Amino acid sequence: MLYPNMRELLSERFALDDEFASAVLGGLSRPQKTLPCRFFYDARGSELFEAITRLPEYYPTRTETAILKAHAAEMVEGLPEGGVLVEFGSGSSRKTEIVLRQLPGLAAYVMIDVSQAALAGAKQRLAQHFPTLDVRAIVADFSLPLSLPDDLRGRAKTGFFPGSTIGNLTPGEAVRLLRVFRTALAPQGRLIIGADLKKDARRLVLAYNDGAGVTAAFNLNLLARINRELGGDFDLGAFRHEAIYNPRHGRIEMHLISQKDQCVTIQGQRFSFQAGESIHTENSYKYAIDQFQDLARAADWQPRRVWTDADAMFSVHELG
Ligand code: AVJ
Repeated sequence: MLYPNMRELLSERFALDDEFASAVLGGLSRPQKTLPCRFFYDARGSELFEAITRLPEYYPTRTETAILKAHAAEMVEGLPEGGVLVEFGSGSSRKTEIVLRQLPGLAAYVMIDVSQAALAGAKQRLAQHFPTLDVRAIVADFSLPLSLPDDLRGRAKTGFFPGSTIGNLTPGEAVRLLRVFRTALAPQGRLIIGADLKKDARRLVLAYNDGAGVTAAFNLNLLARINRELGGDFDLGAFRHEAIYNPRHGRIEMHLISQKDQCVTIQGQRFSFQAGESIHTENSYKYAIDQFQDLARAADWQPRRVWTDADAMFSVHELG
């Protein structure tokens, strides 16, 4: 007999596999082939992303961390005693610790992530660093409407969404997500959200095309994952990583470029690639401060304060 939580784990796994398979087969069937960037983050991909955050060219993580360290006390001003901090896609919760240090009176920290393993790891570390903090872990896709634990219902809520993850969405999708957050944090919720700023295109492209080739490995790992989990036969040596800045859309695009005419088979389905043809694997939108504030207004948020670094590389917004 299966333990109830084991059955849950298994069905979660199959559901995810299924979703992965249909997204891959669907994405590769379109005229402009695409693969959704949320599938980058298997165990290997998460490891590679951690390595990206430490690259000299990849400024967002260290810049946002510095902004949080410099201004965390101001950022949490106005969050009443007994409030709740809710993080969407919490991952390792490492940046959250900077904010938590300023919140001794917090009633609970609610972390939401699709990865049970990431939540368990974060929970363990937080128990050591904040022994009296009430930490609630919710395994969920934060982009779907969710309800917070019943016993926290009457409490003031502050959302936390760092990392410029919002940049992976198109502006239309971003507005929809901000509305989901608005509802989850209502009434009178606030949101602290990180957004990468528009800047010199060369600087941007370098951040996604590092000299050590870590971002290339991160991008190509998607094909390795398809081979591993869906029985695909991608030849990883026959695709190359590309990162370009698309000024019309104000976004970095990552692609995998086929180096020759070739066919790939995945779960019995054949996909042909011409030499030079791309698979579009990620968008990372960059927002000027006023652009991001317009986006927030479109989702019924009021922009409040905003913090940046001295070189205007990254922004952290308070919405209320
Ligand atoms: C995690 C979405 C913020 O877009 O900068 C890093 C992901 N992709 N290098 C970003 C990423 C390639 C990252 N985000």
